[in-house]
Amino acid sequence: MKKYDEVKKVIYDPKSDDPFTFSYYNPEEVILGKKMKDHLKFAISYWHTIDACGTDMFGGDTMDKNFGKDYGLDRYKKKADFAFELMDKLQIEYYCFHDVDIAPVGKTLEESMKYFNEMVDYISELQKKHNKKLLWNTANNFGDKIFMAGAATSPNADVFACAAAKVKAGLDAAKKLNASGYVFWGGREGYDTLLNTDMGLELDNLARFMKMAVAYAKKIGFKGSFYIEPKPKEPTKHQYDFDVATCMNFLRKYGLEKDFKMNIEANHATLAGHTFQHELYTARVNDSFGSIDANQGDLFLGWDTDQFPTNVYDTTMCMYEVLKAGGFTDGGLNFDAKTRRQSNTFEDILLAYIAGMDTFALGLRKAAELIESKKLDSFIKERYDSYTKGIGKKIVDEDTDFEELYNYALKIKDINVSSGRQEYLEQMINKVLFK
Ligand code: XUL
Ligand code: CO
Repeated sequence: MKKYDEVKKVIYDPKSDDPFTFSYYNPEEVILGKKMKDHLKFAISYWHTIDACGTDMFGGDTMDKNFGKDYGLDRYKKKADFAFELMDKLQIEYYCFHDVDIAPVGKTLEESMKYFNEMVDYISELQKKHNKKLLWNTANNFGDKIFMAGAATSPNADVFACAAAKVKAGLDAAKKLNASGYVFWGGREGYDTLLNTDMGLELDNLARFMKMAVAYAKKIGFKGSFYIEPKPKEPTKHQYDFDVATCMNFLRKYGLEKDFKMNIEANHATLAGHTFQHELYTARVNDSFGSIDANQGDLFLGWDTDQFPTNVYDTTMCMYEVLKAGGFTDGGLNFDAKTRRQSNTFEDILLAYIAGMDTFALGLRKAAELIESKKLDSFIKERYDSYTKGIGKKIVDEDTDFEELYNYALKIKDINVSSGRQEYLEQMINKVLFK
């Protein structure tokens, strides 16, 4: 097998046996009127790819990502150089980061800000040189011990202020780097026990925090989308952004539903007891589909394992939803995924991205087939046909009431609810996937 440095650029070559080629991802190929690269808008996650070294609850690093530099800005500059070269190799146009991913943490918040701003300038140059774009950035407002009880939902107002300072700096960076989005993932915005929690105040404060972020973005002219990334649990027992439906309820309560869309992560959906498709579909019908954190979990482990997606069934149904939602605008597919602890070489990073990108490319191809065949659409259309005429049409048009329905119902002679044909539909999908 080739060494990392020997792989200059991963290209589409479906007949090749070389594992460092794409078998399904052909960036310039047009599918349903759009290039594959514009349908998929792949991004690398800085935290997993450039920083994480394999540490878990039971053991330390299995990889070295210090690039020969012991500490400080030099190390982070080397990391950034590596990030942009990796994107070139993989033909990935976008990247995502938390503030602490790109710069060292200082002894004080002021010092951290200084490092952060210096690295934003450095990355801004790399972005131009390599012709890359920032899909979104965010703040890590959960790692430091001051955030142990949350950030915007901390019982301590000084912590709220520090979190706000970090998001302000993040929005300034987003503006400077021309990011197409800014993400709020809950971090520790939730609770471990209700015995010590004022839930009402915490939720009100979270909304206050978000309103201030929206106002500041407007003030500085940041035009990107704001996203909430739902997750039900981990690190806290209950995260306030449990799932798409819970987030929509929160946004509507505080009048923020026009300002935020959803960044939906596959592994977070399954932790909430939903399929990935369920979360995407819920966002679509609530006009809040925005972006995706692509990964997959392991249902037997039951925590946020952030594995690279290799399940074609899931990526097909995901891309089906993305196409149905009209495709990405500001959003894209960020691989919030890390190589397994034992996959600890730089070759593994390339192979993992190739697997993830190809799995989504194949999913896109299969989803396009499903849409073009219209088989699901026409089945569903027929299933709900009773709402296109007679009393059904009156219900949809909101042109009836309980009294009319009462009189109508008493006169019905025969009711024949048609078969849901689940097995037929599952077989139909199998035929699209495996024929
Ligand atoms: C945590 C998670 C985060 C967000 C960004 O589960 O998914 O990495 O994507 O903070
Ligand atoms: Co995520």
